Amino acid sequence: MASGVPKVLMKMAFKTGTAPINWFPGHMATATRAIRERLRLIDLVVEVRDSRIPYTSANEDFQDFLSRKRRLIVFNKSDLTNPNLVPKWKDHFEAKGEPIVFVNAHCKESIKLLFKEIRKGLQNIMDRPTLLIMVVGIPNVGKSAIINGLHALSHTEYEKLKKAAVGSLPGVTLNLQGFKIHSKPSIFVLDTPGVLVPNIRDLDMGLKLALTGAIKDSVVGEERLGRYLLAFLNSRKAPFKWQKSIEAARAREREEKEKKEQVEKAKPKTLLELKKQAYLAEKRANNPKPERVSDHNKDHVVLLVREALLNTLSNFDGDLEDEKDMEALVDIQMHELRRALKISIELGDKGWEFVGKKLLNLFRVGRLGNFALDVLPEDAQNQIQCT
Ligand SMILES: Nc1nc2c(ncn2[C@@H]2O[C@H](COP(=O)(O)OP(=O)(O)OP(=O)(O)O)[C@@H](O)[C@H]2O)c(=O)[nH]1
Ligand SMILES: [Mg+2]
Repeated sequence: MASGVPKVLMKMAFKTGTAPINWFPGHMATATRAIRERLRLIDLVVEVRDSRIPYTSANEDFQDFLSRKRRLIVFNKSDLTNPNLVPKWKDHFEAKGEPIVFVNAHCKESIKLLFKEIRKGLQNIMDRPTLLIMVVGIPNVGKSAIINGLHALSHTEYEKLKKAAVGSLPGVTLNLQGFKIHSKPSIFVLDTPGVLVPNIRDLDMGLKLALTGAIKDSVVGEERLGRYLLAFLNSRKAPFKWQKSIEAARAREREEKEKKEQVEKAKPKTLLELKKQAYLAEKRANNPKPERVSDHNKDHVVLLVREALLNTLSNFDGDLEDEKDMEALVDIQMHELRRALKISIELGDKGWEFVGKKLLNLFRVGRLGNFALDVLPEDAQNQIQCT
C-alpha cells in the first residue's frame, strides 16, 4: 500500500516518546457485529472513503466480506483533495474493475451522480419492490451527509425533516438507522456507525486518519497533530504556493483600511466628537490593547497562518529531508504561529494545543490547500526511482 508519507516524517518526534495510542473505542466492536449480521439482507453496500486518503480510509478488516457483495466505493470530500490527482486516482481504481465514484456530499450535482451509480449497482434487481442499501466506512468520512443528500433528492420539504445526524467530530452515528431515498421501487439506506480496524498497522496511518478527522484529536493530541501537519505542509513545500495570495490579501486589507479612513475623514464632526476622537486616539497610543485574533475573521487568521509559515520556511536554511532540521523548523513555526495568533504565554502548554487546533481547523476546511495524503502507488514508485 502507498504510504505517501515523506521519509523525513517517519522518524520525527511525534513518533516516539509517548504511551501507545488506543485508536479503537469500544462501541466499534458492537457496530462491526451489527454490520456483519445485517449484511446478508443487503442488496448493495456503499463503502464510503475519504478522497484525501483513498487507501488509508479503507477499513481493511471489512474488505474481505464487502468484496463478496455488490459494492460501490464512494470517495467523498472530493472538494478537499488535490483536484489534479482525482482523474489519476479514478483510473487507478477503475483499473481494478470495481465501481467507484468521487463525490462531494454537499453538492447536489455530485449526489445525483452518486444516485446514478447506485442505480447501476442495482441493475437487474430494480424490479424488486424493496431494495436495501447499507452505507459503511470509517468515522467522519461523510456517510450520514451522503445519506441526507440522497434523501433530500427525492423528498418534499416536510419529509426532508427526517435527517441523519451529521457532525464535525468522529463517532456521531452510534446506531444503525434506516432512511427511504426512493419510491417504486422502495429503496432504503441504512446508516451505520463509523468503524476503524482494532489495530492500526502503523503510526503514519493513524496520523493520517487523525488529520482527516477519523480519530478524535484528543487521542493523538492537538499539538502533536499540529506538528505533524506542519511537517507535512513543509515537506510538500506548500507555503511557497501561497506567496501571491498573501500579497493580494495584504493589498486588499490596505485598500479597505484607506477607504475606511477616507470615509471617516469626510464625515462632518461636532466639536464634542472631535474632542472624544482625540481623547481615544491618545488613550490608544499610551495603552495599546492587543488586537484579538478570533475565528470570526477567518480570512485574517488564514492570512496570519500562511504568512507565518511562508516567512519561516523562506528563512529556513536547513535540509527539509533531515528530520532534526525539520523538527527545528516546525518548532520555530509553532512559536511564530503562537505569536501571530496572540495566544497568551500565560496559557502555558495549553497554548500549544490551541495552535494545533487552529491549524487543524483550517486544514480540514481546505484553507491550507487541498492535498491527497496518500500517494498513488505509481507515483510512490517514481519517488523511489528519483531519490
Ligand atoms: N468539505 C466536505 N465536508 C463534508 C463532506 N461530507 C461530509 N462532510 C463533513 O464531514 C463531517 C462528518 O460528516 P458525517 O456525515 O457526520 O460523517 P459520518 O461518516 O457519518 O461520521 P460518523 O457518524 O461519526 O461515522 C461533517 O462536518 C460534514 O459536514 C464533503 O463532501 N465535503
Ligand atoms: Mg454518521
